[in-house]
Amino acid sequence: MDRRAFLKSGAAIALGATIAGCLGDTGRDYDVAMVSDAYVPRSTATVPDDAPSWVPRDVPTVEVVAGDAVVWENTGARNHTVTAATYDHDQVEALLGISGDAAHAHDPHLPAGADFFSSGSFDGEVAAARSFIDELDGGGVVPPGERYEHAFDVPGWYHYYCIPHLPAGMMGNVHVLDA
Ligand SMILES: [Cu+2]
Repeated sequence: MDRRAFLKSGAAIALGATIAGCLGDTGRDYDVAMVSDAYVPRSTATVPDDAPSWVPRDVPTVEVVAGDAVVWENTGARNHTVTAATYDHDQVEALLGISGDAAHAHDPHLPAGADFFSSGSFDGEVAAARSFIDELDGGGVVPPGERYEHAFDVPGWYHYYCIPHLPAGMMGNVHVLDA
């Protein structure tokens, strides 16, 4: 074996490990994996009875404290998005040709004062969906091996989904507690 080539590859592996360990501004690991057609949180919280009626009870729920970031990592082989559900959600379902989506019978929306969030940083849910459908501006896609991160400053309930896999039920909640 060429000793110099061996040393080079060894150095590259060590450097790669160092960079991977520093990803994300908090330096921690991801909170939610995106794989196949599901969000898979590292730890799942239950939705209490007193949560708003529009919060789906049967989807993976992550609990954080206001100011915390949630990190999604695409650990699978397909493209995914992280897209907040808002009052515009029925328009998106129409764009995607979905009807009778029972999970969203109650108009999901953001807490008052909270900003819309989505991978690809769109202005709103409809813009995100149009971008994905029209394949413009990357569509907000988080490719395999990449991450999306969002800091939640306003306490309350958030519901989100993956645009291409919404028909398959790829959805999640984030519950942000008071700091
Ligand atoms: Cu997906």
